[in-house]
Amino acid sequence: MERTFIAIKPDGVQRGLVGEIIGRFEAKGFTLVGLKLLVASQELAEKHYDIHKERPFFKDLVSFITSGPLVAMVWEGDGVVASARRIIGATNPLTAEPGTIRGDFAVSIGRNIIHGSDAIETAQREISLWFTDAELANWELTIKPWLVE
Ligand code: DAT
Ligand code: MG
Repeated sequence: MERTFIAIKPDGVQRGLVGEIIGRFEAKGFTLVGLKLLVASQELAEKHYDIHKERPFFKDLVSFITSGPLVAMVWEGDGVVASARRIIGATNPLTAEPGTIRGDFAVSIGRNIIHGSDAIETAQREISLWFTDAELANWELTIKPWLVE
């Protein structure tokens, strides 16, 4: 079953948006299989954003993401990787569509509230970076027949 890694960044936690954001994925019909609040270490943050290490904003990005608690999650469902990216919206919140999380709650690219894996392979890498197997639950929503034909 397809899974994606989602993180509510320190700005989303500080702004009290944890419940709102989790609620959107729940209401959509995806399944929460991993959840924890933590302050990411420098090492974890650098690994997570490794692909951006040559970019001019890398240092600020790592320092921001390690600046306070974030909520790390794994969500499961058919097509969840691409769908979560659409729920999240464009990287720049000013161009993110209204109705998306970034479009509804943010104004600045450096404070865009939430991370979501950009592809299935990225999701696998990020999930294993942030979670152990024991921290992930294999379970099925009892209402699944009401969500999936
Ligand atoms: P996304 O988070 O939508 O996957 P990304 O992977 O291109 O976007 O970049 C990772 C994060 O880095 C992004 O959420 C915010 C920050 N970032 C990206 N481009 C930036 C820029 N031009 N200036 C400052 N921060 C930037
Ligand atoms: Mg990205």
